[in-house]
Amino acid sequence: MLKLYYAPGTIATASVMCLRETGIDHELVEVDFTQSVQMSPEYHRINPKGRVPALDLGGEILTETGAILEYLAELVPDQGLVPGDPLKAGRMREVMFYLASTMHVNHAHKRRGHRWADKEDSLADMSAKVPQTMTDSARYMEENIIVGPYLFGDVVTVADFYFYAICNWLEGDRVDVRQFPKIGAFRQAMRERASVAATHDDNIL
Ligand SMILES: N[C@@H](CCC(=O)N[C@@H](CS)C(=O)NCC(=O)O)C(=O)O
Repeated sequence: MLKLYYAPGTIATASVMCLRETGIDHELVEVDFTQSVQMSPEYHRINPKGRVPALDLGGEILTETGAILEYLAELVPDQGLVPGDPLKAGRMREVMFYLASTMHVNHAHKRRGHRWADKEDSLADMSAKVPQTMTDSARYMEENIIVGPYLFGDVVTVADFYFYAICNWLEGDRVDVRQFPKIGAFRQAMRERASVAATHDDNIL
């Protein structure tokens, strides 16, 4: 059975929602960040990067949200969670790479600044910049990407779960979400999906 290592509120929630969307039998294993379990030697044997998500395929471990989401989509090809058209699939991956390399990294500057700097002033400066960089990223998504109700129109793709997980951080990152009506409608549409609603109900999101 697939086993997903996750922590609530993190980017691993994208994989939780997507797993539920697929209907594939799986087990969720919480990695307790309050006890820094992600930094333990035991967890490093699962994911040497010390991060979540990590998906145990029954021996093989897969990491990185984009890779996990695409793997899950491949297991249920009839659900069309990755578009069949090569350009549409490319557009979806374009967004996923943006989320991984830019928007998630913007967010990480709030509490994980020690990855990049040591001085208290530098950490405070990085953290203070987060509302602006996250607002810039949200505006990019609002003005250039979201078709509505989902990212690419009426059909949900794995990128929707990725973006939804990141949207869950916006208020905490002090983004004024009222200026982004398309993001608001997107979040509402996603919340109505059983996979997303159940993840909220379980306090994983
Ligand atoms: N590129 C990775 C990033 C994973 C990542 O940074 N996860 C964070 C949670 S959002 C984490 O595990 N942080 C633990 C730590 O920094 O100690 C992915 O998208 O899967």
